[in-house]
Parts: sequence; C-alpha cells; structure tokens
Amino acid sequence: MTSVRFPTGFVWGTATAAYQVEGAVAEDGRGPSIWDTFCRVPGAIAGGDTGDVACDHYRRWPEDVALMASLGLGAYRFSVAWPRVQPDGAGPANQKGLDHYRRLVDGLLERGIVPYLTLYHWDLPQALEDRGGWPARDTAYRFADYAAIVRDALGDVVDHWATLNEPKVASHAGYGEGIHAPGIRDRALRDRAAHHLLLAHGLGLSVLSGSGEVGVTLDLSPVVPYGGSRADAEAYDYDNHGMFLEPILRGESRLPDDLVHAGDLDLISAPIDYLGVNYYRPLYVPRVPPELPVTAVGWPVVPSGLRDLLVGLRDTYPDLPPVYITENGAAYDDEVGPDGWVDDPLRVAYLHAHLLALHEAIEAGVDVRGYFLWTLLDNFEWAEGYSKRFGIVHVDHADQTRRPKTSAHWYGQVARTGAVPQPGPELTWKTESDE
Ligand code: GCO
Repeated sequence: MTSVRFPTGFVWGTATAAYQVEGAVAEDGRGPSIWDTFCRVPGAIAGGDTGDVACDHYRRWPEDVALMASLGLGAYRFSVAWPRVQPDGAGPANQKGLDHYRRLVDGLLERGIVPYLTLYHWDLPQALEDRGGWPARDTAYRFADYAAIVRDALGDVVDHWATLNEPKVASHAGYGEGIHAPGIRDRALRDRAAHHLLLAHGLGLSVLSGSGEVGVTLDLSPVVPYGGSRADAEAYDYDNHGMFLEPILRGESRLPDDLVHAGDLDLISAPIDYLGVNYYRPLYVPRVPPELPVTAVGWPVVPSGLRDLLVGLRDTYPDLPPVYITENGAAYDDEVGPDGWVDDPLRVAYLHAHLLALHEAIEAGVDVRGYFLWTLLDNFEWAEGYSKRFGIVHVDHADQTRRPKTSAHWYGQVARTGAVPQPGPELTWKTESDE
C-alpha cells in the first residue's frame, strides 16, 4: 500500500465550537448569547432546535477527551463561550466559567492533546447586542477586555490562540442576510459589523502578543464563475473573502473612512503567526454545476479546490503566514446500523480526497502546519439545528450516546501514522499495527 506522508510534526486534530457542543446554557453563571435569543425566533432554526443541551459537552468533555485520546488525535480546536466568562459582556470575570475551561485544558494536556483556543465563535453576549452588537464600535473594545481576561486565566497553559472564527459569517449571515444570530438584514450594519469584528481581531492580537502563536480563522473558497461573468465572481470573491483578507494581510480596506478610523488598519494588519483556513467547497457564481456530487448540506465535493485555494493564497499573498486547515469536513445522513455501527464511507472518501489534495498543496510549497477536521461530534449546525451531521462521532441527541463512525477510526490511523493512502485501497483501521 503506497501512501503520502505529511511533514514531521504536522498537527492532527478535530474542531468544535462552544455553542454547538456545550449545552448547559444557564450553568455556572453563563449569561445568554445572541444564539440563545435567536433560537427562540419562530422558524429561525430547523425543527425549532436550540443549543440548550447540544452534545452536553460542558459536562461530558472528559468522555470526549478520552475518545480523542483513544483515536490518537494530537490537538483539539475549541472555542470559549464569552457569555460564560463575562455573562453581561463586560465587567468582572465569572470565575466558574473560567474554571470550566481550565479543567478542559488541563484534561487535554494530561492526555497529550494540544489545546487550540478560539476566543470568539459567534456567541456574542446578548447584553452587548442590546447595546448595538458588532455594528457598534465599542463591542470591539469589550472583546479586547474579554481576551485579556482569558489570556490572564489560561495563558500559562494555552500556546495556540485564534481571535475569531469566520468574521465574515458573523457579519454577513448575522447582520446582512439575517439567517444567523442576531437575524438582522441590513447591508450598512453588515459592513459596520465586518469592520468592528476585524478591529476586535486587531485589538485581540495586541492583547495576546507574547502569549504563544496567535492567528485568525477565515472561511475561504475558490470562487468559480458558472453561468456568471468573471466580474461577478471577482465581486463575490472580494465581498466574501477579500473584505477580510485585505485588511488582515495588507492593511487595506474599501470601507468608508467614517467607519475605518485612523490606526484601525495598523492594528488589524499586525502580523499573525498563522492563518486558519476553513475550506469545505468552492463557491460557484451564480450556481453549482449540476453534475457535481454534493454533501447533505448541498455543498459540492471538489477536493482540488483545497489545493487551488492554498496555492492561490500563496501566490496572491507572498507574505502569507503559515496555515492551519482549521476546518474541513462533510455532512452526510449517517445512521446507526443494526449492529450499532455507524458506517460513513462517503465521509471517509471526502476526507481521504481532501487530505491528498492538501498534501499536493504542501508539495507545491504551501506552509501548512496542521489539519483540524470539522467536526468531532454531530452537533448543533446553526440554522440547520441537529438535522445535519458533520461529526466523525455519531451523537444520539436523545440520550447523548457517542458512537465513533468508521471515519473516526480512519482519521485516527491517519493521525497516528501521519500518512494517507494514495488512491487505491482505503485504510482499514483494523490493521494489526500502524505503519
Ligand atoms: C463554519 C463554522 C462551523 C460550522 C461548519 C459546518 O465554518 O461555518 O465554523 O461552526 O458548523 O463550518 O457548517
């Protein structure tokens, strides 16, 4: 069996986000987030689902960490819930909230799993939304205060930080399209939110300076015209990607000066130690080619898009910092078989092909440091609720039973060996010994 080997020291992990997995939304002093509020808007979430319980990860994290360790995963990308740390989004820290994350990080380290901490994965304290939310410039400064509290509480055990996860989705889906919390549809507020999220990143970056490697995670895709003009594709590309890449990597913004204050772009474009890239599929303008296979959320499966994206980033930004793939994965309608096993051959094929494409990008000279599979557990998929399963571990949300899928065992062997088979026989995870 031939295989491609990833660089020595390559980081293999999984990713989750607080609101999607924790549950315990009123536990230990946690305050409400915009997602707690948005889930109660009739029709906002498929099936009327909420994150009230999610995967009960707030309590079951020891079981989940043990599962990661049993698979041989080396890292865990998680987010801290701001409303647990500052229930009203400002003021003194809630020590019980901080204590939870200290226990989680200690538990990871005890198992030899490296924590990768994201400060913001969309769960803004509702109290700050009540004071204007991300369209209000002050929210960026509240984020800096929050970042300092978490740094002071966990900086002695956390060496890998991300300020934000996907600011584009937080601004565009939350304030532009209204399909994510807080459910606002206003282009001007969207642009204000986008800039203030970037400003929060810049302020957070300076707060975390000296605390280890610090980066930011963006959702990025090649944008491909399919029935539309190249100009349309380029406009869409800037609106979804350049609007964030240009300020962060070049210190340039097209937003008006009454929004972008003097000095903002210096903060936002301060050097980052890495760029987190979330890749799932290319974006086609205006529609997806009908012949492409798609996942359960209708996203086309185009592994070469990952290679093309990374090589394109490297060519466009010669000073591109090292990259982590901070999310990659697929939703499929996984079922528990009669024998209790959850077989997910389509997800294994998706992961296999994307890891081979990632290896091609590394071979082409792109400096990729690690890969975080989205996601460990079937969890609350935002507006889709629990109807979409992205996990390599099946979760029965009625009784919280965890069942590692075939993909969990397949990925575990990749993580343990650092190798992915060339096209041909899939890894059979029941080998007698790793390579
Ligand atoms: C995102 C978020 C995740 C999603 C995942 C699947 O990238 O949108 O970081 O929270 O659940 O991407 O949509």
